[in-house]
Amino acid sequence: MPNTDTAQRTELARTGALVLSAQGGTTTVEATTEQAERLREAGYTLHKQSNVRTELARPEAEPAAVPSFPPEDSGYHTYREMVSEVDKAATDHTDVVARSSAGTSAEGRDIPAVKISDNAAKDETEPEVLFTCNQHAREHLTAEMCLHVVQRFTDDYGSDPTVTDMVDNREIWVVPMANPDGIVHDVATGQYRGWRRNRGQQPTDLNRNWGHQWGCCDGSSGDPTSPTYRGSAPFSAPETSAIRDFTNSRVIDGAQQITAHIDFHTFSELVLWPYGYTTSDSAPGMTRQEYERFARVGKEMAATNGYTPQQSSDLYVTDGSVNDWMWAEHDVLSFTFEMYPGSGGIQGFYPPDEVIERETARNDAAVDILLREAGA
Ligand code: 0X9
Ligand code: CA
Ligand code: CA
Ligand code: CA
Ligand code: ZN
Repeated sequence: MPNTDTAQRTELARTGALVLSAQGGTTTVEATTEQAERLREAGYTLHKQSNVRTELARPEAEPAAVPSFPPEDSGYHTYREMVSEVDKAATDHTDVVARSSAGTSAEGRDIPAVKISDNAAKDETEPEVLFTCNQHAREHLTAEMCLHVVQRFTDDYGSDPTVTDMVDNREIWVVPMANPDGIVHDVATGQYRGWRRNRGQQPTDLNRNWGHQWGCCDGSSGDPTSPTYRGSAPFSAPETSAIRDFTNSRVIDGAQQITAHIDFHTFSELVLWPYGYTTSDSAPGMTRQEYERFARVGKEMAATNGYTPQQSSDLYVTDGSVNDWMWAEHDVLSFTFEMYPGSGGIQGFYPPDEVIERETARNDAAVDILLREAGA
């Protein structure tokens, strides 16, 4: 459909449809036949671009015995490969890596967490920074982003001065796959499913399930079949409650140790800051001055990777997102990055593995800015 403004995209989202991209005079939405009908009734001009299943079909695909990416995308890590990678980082770098867990998914999978710092096994009084990835199952490039952070701050420790400084003076937490079950499900048949939510009894959009202003503002769906279903209650999903509990556990002597956070998503090449539930800049818990800081740091990071910086509700209103909770509950300077590509339809979630190195390294300077700002 033709280009849209914030209010229109929020209206689109209210039907339970999902805005995939809004760029270059075109807005791409993911909608069921019913949602598409409602959008037409509301006066939108829709051009059917593709059917998700046909678009992602690989007739030659053979169901794999173990969930894995198609052979041509084998550069992406499966859940098991991510676990091995994290374990290997811990055994190869015992001095600066401590391997732990953020909790357990609906289907009982571990949600690994990695801490990188000098004297990693000890809790020191250094600013703590959190990177989370892959809340949305099909956004596989984001797990690669988190693994790239792990690799960079371990392999380059002692040789790269910025990396060494950050590892010595920060405590860096990385959760590469916040939604293990959804990720396994998306690649389980040898053919991508375009799956977004978690799994279990009531598949839920994890990034609508966080507890600040949950379900307040038509920025999520109450329909259990919608890709943006918010769940039956705040933190009803084990994955969001696990990362909430992990974050709460970083409150020591009444002070939250984590001061900055990026939650990586794909796609659209954006740097987004809270609040998502309102289009107002300042709101309860967000002063004008605090908003200005988000905007300043967001713009500074975006200048390094070429992404577009904006308040997240400029894209469309979302309630129950991780950034709103992190800021409102813990004063964490919390951003969403929407990675490569800049625009597209459902295929935008599945860039070839050849882009992994370029598109993860693209965020190195932005990550360094966030780490710096964590100490400000
Ligand atoms: O809708 C989302 O959850 C994110 N976009 S995605 O295409 N990856 O699903 C955007 C979330 C941004 N909103 C806030 N940070 N509040
Ligand atoms: Ca390839
Ligand atoms: Ca340390
Ligand atoms: Ca600490
Ligand atoms: Zn996402």
